[in-house]
Amino acid sequence: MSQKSGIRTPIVAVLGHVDHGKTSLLDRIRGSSVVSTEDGAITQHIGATVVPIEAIRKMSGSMEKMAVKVPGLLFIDTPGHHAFTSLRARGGALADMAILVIDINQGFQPQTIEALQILRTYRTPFVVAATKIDRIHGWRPVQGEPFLSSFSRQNDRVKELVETRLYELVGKLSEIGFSAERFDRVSDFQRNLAIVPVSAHTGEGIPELLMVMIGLAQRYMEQELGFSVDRPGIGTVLEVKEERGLGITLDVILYDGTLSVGDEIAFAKINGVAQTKVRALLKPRPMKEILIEDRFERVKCVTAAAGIKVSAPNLEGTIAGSPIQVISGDPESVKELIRKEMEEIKVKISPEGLMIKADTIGALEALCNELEAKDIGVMSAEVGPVSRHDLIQVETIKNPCYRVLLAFNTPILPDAAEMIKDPGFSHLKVFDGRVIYQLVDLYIAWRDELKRKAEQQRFEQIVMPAKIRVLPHGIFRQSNPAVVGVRVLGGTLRTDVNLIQIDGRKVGHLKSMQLNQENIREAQAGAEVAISIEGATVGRQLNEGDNLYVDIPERHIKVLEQEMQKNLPIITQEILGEFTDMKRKPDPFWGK
Ligand SMILES: Nc1nc2c(ncn2[C@@H]2O[C@H](COP(=O)(O)OP(=O)(O)OP(=O)(O)O)[C@@H](O)[C@H]2O)c(=O)[nH]1
Ligand SMILES: [Mg+2]
Repeated sequence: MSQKSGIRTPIVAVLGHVDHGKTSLLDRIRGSSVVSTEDGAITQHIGATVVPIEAIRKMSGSMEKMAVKVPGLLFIDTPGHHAFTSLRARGGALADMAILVIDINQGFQPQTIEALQILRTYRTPFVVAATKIDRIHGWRPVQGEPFLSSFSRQNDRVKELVETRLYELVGKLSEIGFSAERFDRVSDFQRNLAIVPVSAHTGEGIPELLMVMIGLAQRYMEQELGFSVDRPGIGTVLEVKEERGLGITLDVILYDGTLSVGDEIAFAKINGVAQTKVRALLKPRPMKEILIEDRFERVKCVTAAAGIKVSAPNLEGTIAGSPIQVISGDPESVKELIRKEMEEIKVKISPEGLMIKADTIGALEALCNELEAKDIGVMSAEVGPVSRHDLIQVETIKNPCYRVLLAFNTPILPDAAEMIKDPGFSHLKVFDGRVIYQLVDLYIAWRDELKRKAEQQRFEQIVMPAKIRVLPHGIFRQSNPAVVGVRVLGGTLRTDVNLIQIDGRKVGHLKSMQLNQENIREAQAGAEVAISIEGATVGRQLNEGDNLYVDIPERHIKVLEQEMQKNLPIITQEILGEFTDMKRKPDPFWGK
């Protein structure tokens, strides 16, 4: 950290499904044990830890001779239930690299997939840590060993089990477009994703994991990781937290330049870009965790990359995921930059779409991307909880498919929750969830069902083709109305339709229909029913033995021919054909 410029500490995000062992893995790496101090072993906050290169060298054994330019690794732990979408920086990912933790015994889980999607979007290089290998049945642990040497000592059955599990992971990864291999079989790290089997409990595989990480950092990042201490600090707000004695503080990852006490900083709040003066900088000591509050070390300044807690007045309402930047020179130009950055997300806003709310800008962005990929419009995107005001806005959306609010990882305020329960607002839909793609899938399933129902309703109103024959000896009444017995030759006969002859002459209006003295509204092919026809007189408009057709309005023909035809029974299609042939004799474009 003493150098003026050069390669800065790479930022490594540790991602993965809930309980797959992210915190344990980090603990193992840093040699402390935060897991045991956490409530229910669930990480409550995003923490950051710098592991100096000397420590990594020691742990990775064989690497001791390797020339390593990076000063160390800065790890960001993200709780599995938390979207790591606040891990964004100007123009892309905040993390330079990532470790995707997958419990080898459980395999892929929802957040595993979400993490992969985000890593792909940001093109972040990463390594898969297949954790908890010590839980594989029959595994005999050798504390702290490299995976390969420990693996070679396992019996054949265990080896096979490990290989099978790894093979399954490789398969899953390939399904979503990643070509992966066990790390020692990877020949081209640029093309193939390395999987390192590890155990946080026994330390097996950790040396190799660190080696692969350092390798990645060295190989691909030398240019990107260049930095200068003279530049004003730039970072990302990971979390906005209230701390006893300090009030609202910001957990910041500084990824470029220097940040000092007394600096004026600019950052985004819900109601616009704000400015304040840094009162204190609280730094986690190397090998310590940012979330252990009473171990904060007050420092005068920090240099990228670093996880730092910023204490300053006027921080309430800061948006997690917001850029944070030291103002040097004209404050307006810095603020304008942040304003632009915040507006960038809104660029994708379409004139027609649904509303989304999320806890961080990164999450909004990720959700927007996912929706965009599925051709779903977004009309409004905001960070913050769901309020009554939001719902009132959603209500005004005309298209029922878009009269929807998607709430990602953000609370629904009580008055909004009440409004959702109110049956008066049932035509408005709110979905909330913690996994982006699941939230989107939930919406799509609902929307498709809505469309299907709407379509069904529309089809039900369409006058269906039908052909009937007036039965011999089937005249019950001559006129006012005429009542005759008919057989449905094909199609679907419904009441309230007009009947015509095959030459186009009008017969009358089919008012009602009876089967065994009971009124019915619909009869299918083969049925024999009595119908009453208004405006018809037997002997004039119709006779015994006549074939009659249901007269289909011209605009219904379009729907029938273009949307419904292929789903109609063959005989109904034929009747439709006979009917349109008759109509199109005088006018070839009828119903087209
Ligand atoms: N046997 C074994 N258990 C492990 C290993 N790693 C983690 N565990 C256990 O798995 C559980 C979850 O581990 P954590 O490290 O808290 O998992 P996490 O991914 O940080 O979980 P969240 O932060 O809640 O998402 C704990 O009970 C750990 O002791 C491992 O390598 N071997
Ligand atoms: Mg954790």
